[in-house]
Amino acid sequence: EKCDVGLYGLAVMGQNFALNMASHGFKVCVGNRSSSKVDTTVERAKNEGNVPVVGAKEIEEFIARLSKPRKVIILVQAGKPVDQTISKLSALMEPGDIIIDGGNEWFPNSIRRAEDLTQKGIHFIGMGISGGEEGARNGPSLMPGGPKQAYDLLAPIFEKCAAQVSRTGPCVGYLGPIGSGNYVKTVHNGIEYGDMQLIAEVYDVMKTILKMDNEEIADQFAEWNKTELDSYLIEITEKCLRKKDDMTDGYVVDKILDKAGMKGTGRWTIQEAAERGVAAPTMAAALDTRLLSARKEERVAASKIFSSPSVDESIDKARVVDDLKAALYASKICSYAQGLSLIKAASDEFNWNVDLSECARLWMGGCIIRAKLLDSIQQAFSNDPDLDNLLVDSGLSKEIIDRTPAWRRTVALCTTSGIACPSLCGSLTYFDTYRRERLPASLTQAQRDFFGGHTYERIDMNGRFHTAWTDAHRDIGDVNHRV
Ligand code: NBP
Repeated sequence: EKCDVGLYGLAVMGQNFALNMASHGFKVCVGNRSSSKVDTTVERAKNEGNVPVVGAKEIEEFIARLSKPRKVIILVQAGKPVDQTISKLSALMEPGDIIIDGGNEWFPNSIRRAEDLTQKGIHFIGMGISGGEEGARNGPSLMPGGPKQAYDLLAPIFEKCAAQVSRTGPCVGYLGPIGSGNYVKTVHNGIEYGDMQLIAEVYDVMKTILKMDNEEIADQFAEWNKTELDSYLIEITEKCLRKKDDMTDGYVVDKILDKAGMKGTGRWTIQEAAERGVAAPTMAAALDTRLLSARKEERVAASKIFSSPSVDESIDKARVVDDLKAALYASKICSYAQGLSLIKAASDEFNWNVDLSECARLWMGGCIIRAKLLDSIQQAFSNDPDLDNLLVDSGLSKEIIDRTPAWRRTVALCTTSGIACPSLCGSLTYFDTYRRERLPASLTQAQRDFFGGHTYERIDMNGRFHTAWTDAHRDIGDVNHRV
């Protein structure tokens, strides 16, 4: 009997996703470049409650085991390994067959691969998977983009294996043509960076300014997790803070070297934001902070030159904690607004027609950014799919207005205390810039025209204009004119 689906690439993600599909009753054939992982996976499948998978050590056997049209999910390291794997698999595949890359991939790579595979009649889907190891095994968020008719053949499998949310269904759905799924996953990771940085800043205020201990801070996050801030990242923050170190005394978090690592998807989001002309200050601040954190030795040296301002001892702790909660929520709304604007800009540019309410729905379970806020976001974009920006949704705008005073007090407190809060502040700045009818960009335009003759538009007349700003301009023949 042939297998329903093949999974090639059996590291953390592949092994767990294979077992996930098998445990939902699909017949799965597994393969990997080095065959030892095939044995491990077959063995694990036997041990984890009778979910047999078929192991194939040679790529020919792997392909031969699959029912037609063949469906192969690959989960190997992004980049070259994906190209090499596709090249080997596709040589043995036939028109009508489907390859799904589930890796974190730079979306233009997926577009290029789809073009190559289309020549052979093979369909290609680029599908972001979020939820890490645990999600892959028990129900991830799946973000597929590619040919719709190919997705439809996979939908029965993906809908069973994705995270299930009772009100809104499985966390998978068709997002759009090739590239769109990878893009949505990339932005998901950018939003994840922003959320993590916002939480870190709030923790910093509690620890450094309010002098709260780990248990007190953990209690606060636990309480917040029962409110509008309910989210996976808040939930794990509490757990991270409470974890005692079993190698020495104290807490693990206090022993961890303060250098943040990264793998690249957050950087892609910021690169893309610049490329699409979309402001993403909350996420950009998260990236900048990780970069600065990595320069530990330099920071240690700088700390000997510059001291922190003294912290006001008369602070009203309960009030600051309430303010932090409000600031965190308002900032989070701004951050999601930026991420969704970015998806919209790319979708418009590439004609993907991505449904932003569907993005929010796919993120409600299984993934790292799952959060109660996504309910309101899904609602906002299903009420108005052409909403210019999440901030102006009637419900969320009220949430922001209510929190603005607390948000400003929080950022002010951080600033006077010398505690950087780039993401809280980046969100507030985004809001304060977006909400103003007139900006000092008029002066920027004047300067550009002064030194570069770049011209400007006026508020009172149509057309483009140039001014001969000084005698020196006129001396070289410059004159006022309309272009
Ligand atoms: P890795 O990204 O660590 O990749 C290891 C796998 O790639 C192994 O199966 C390895 O085979 C295979 N591989 C390599 Br490396 N070079 C190859 C080549 N030239 N040809 C064929 N196979 C090759 O695995 P992962 O952590 O499971 O992640 C898989 C994908 O999922 C990545 O794109 C990742 O970014 C993404 N992702 C990961 C997570 C996570 O939590 N880890 C979460 C979400 C998404 P070998 O066994 O023979 O060396």
